[in-house]
Amino acid sequence: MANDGNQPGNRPDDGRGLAVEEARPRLKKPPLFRVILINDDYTPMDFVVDVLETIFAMDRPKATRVMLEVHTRGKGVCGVYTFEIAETKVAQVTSYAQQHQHPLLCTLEET
Ligand code: TYC
Repeated sequence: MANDGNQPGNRPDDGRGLAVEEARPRLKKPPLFRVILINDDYTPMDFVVDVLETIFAMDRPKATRVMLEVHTRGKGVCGVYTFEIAETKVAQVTSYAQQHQHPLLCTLEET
């Protein structure tokens, strides 16, 4: 009777007389990072909506809502990702904004 946990002492047994313990789960959830867009006075609203649609796969109404939230509150969340994906999104926004000569800023924040 292997591993039924019913041997004397209630310790699991592998059937060969070896005491075995069930392994504890070893997977930890990865840390998550918010990608944050920062408001400025110069980047056109249409460009920010385009960024949110293109890089963050938002539909037009959602992209417009997020852009307006950033515009009115100073910053806003574009999405939450594991580190490498979040870092890549920031790099894509920064590079796209620079190509179009807009000062749009995007950063990471650990959740
Ligand atoms: N404040 C900008 C304007 O009035 C629009 C804007 C929104 C800029 C969000 C940056 O992250 C931003 N044109």
